Amino acid sequence: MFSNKERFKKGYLKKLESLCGKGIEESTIRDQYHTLGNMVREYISTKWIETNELYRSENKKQVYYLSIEFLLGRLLGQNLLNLEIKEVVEEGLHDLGISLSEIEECESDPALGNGGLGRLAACFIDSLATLNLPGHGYGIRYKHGLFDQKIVDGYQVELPEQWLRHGNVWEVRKPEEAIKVFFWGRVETSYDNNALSFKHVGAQKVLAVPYDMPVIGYQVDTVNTLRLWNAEPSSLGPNQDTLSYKREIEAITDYLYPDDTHDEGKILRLKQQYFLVSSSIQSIIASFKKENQNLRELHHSVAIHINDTHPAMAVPELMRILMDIEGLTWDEAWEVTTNTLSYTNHTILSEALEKWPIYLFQPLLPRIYMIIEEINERFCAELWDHYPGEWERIEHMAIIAHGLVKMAHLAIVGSNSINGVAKIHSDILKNREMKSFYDIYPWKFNNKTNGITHRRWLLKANPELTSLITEVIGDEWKRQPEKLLDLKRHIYHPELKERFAAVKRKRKEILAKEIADKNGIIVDIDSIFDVQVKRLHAYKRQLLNVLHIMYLYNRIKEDANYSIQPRTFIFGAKASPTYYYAKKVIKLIHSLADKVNNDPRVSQVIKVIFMGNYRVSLAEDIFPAADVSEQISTASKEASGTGNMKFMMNGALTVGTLDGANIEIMEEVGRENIFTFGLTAGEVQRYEENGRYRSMEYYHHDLRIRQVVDQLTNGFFSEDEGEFESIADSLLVQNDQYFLLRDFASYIDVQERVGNAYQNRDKWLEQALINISHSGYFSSDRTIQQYADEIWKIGPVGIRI
Ligand code: NBY
Repeated sequence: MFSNKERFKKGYLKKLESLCGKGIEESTIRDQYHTLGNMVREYISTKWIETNELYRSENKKQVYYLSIEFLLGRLLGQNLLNLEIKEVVEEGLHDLGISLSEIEECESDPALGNGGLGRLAACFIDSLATLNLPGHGYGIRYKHGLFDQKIVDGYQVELPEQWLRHGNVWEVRKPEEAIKVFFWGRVETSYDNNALSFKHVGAQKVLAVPYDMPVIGYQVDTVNTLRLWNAEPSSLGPNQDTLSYKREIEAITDYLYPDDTHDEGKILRLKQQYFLVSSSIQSIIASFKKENQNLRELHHSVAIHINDTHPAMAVPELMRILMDIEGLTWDEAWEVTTNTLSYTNHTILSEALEKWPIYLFQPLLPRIYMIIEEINERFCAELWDHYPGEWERIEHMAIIAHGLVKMAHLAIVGSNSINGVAKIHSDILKNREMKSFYDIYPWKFNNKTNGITHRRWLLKANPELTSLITEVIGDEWKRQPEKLLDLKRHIYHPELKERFAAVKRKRKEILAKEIADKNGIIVDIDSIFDVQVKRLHAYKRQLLNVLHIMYLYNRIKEDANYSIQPRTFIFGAKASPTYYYAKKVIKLIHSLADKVNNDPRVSQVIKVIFMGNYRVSLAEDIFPAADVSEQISTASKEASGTGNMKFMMNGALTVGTLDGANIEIMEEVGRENIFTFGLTAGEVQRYEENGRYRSMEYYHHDLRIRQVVDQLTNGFFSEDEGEFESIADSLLVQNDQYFLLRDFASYIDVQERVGNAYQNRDKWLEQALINISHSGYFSSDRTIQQYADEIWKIGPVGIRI
């Protein structure tokens, strides 16, 4: 079907006719998309079945990656690329008068995630399949993914996202594999045959129906599975209010991250987490039992990974199944559970570490809560042996304390591996945040520096750069991204530099057109494209970027002779709907943009652009066009970052703090090829411990700071002087928790160096190329190989390249 253009065209027309009942002339773009998607899915179905059969017959160890988020992005283009049929399809469609890129545009982004954690999960399943590793993703099929962001008068407004409105060609519903998940009710304990037995009675039973999506490896025959669970009513009792019951059940998979400020929302999130965990583990066990009898050996065949704490109930759920259903003793079940599970931590921000009130947890999940209590008691007894009499330490480490269940502690105690996502982050976990656990379980702790799939973030997003690299060093780097290093021998060739410059320029033109279309603003292609795109959060310090731009504005206004390299500052960010500060920063960026872009003189040299509704598909247009990558989190707060890697891979230079993976990027490219500034993690930690930081002193002593902070509240931006008062307060009244004013001077300096460096065009191009050459280390193929070797202990199955 895809072996040559003519066969493809014939097949396509036939499929269009049978699926949509239309000829090409009457077909809509959606019909055309639908037809192609179906053809691709059918094309891979044999490989998908064969992969599953191979896994069964070889009976090798498999990994299941449990994650509350999978931020996939559009699939059509990536699938065509991984299957190496993009050219045939593109040319065939072209003959039929259809543009492939237009078809791709009509696919909605499956936005089943909100940021780094969910995107990492998506990169990981791509790498697993490409490395022929038997590994699958398990998640939730949210009806509405992350909200669509609209900007109204500079304010973020959230609209429900509707990715399933026109169906999803990639999924296969498997009702015959549906599973029941139990909520509420109570546990009856009885004593039969000399053993306690537990029965969960009066439960509300929810049906978890799997929807499987193929995960297609690049240039290989492996097609793994992403299994997303949908909540449906199981059976309706005679007296139930059918409609409200149905709604209550379906609400479990309606939205990603329901608002959890109130108890009702907290219960819903707990339901989602247990729904994911219970259905996944039941289905994993069922599939294990098809080929194996002895559940005491589960961990020889199965590894289950807990992505952050959201699926941490995997610990008690696996215990429950092994004991209550499979009849293992506590000790046997504990041995299997801890040897099966591993856990990744993605943050040290204490407010992001999940803790659930017992009064919500226990009634919703009575048997699970019982098991957690028992795990906690045994763990505390173990601690007592280690630290006799040290009540305080034990209370601090307990899984249940002060009326709360601490999910991170549960995950640590119940897993054989705990990893951070960049060297510095893993060190902070060991030496500070989780030190007490590291002291008793040092062997569990390790680092796995994040990575990104270069197949999406370079091959798919930047075909122009991909072709250029391939022309220079051949195409082995596509399967072995570390070979990008071969590029380094060529970076002084003037021709390569010029051709890279041309690629960058072309990508800037494409983005500029998008900005003109969406924002109605014309930007200067010769200006530096300086980009900060990521979730909006105080620690990520979009506000520091804003304060710098305000400073530049003031300089330009005050000094007629002030000359700088023109810059276009580009932002993209969604704020959590209930995060007041973050939403204010979005408004501030818009107010600043109005001020800057409408000033006749200032707008000659700088512009400020906020690109609305930042998401994977938009990111694919932004990274290739960037000159400068803003990675300016307060040192120690960004666990790793992955955007930083996507920028360097596309030849942008980083302006960054010594935080997260920025440090490893610096180690790779050399200090001279990255712009670092600001406090180190150690310095931040010392301030946090000694409490000696006074933001007010910086406000009083640095006129530049005083001017910009005053402008937040003196009517400079807004008639309403109170509009940005809360932001000014965060800096002064609340003593600037994230050290923006402390790092301000250093940031201004480094930005000036960036501006000057850009003027040495030749050197800049060399530096950009050095960044690309060293980006191979940050491929998620490297990361996944490390997880496979060191944590999951799995190897490839049936390599048939
Ligand atoms: O995970 C991010 C980290 O901030 C980033 O540094 C890292 O590179 C990335 C991948 O390891 N964390 C992240 O995205 N976390 C969340 O999105 C998140 C979502 C929900 C909750 C907590 C964190 N929650 O508590 O509901």
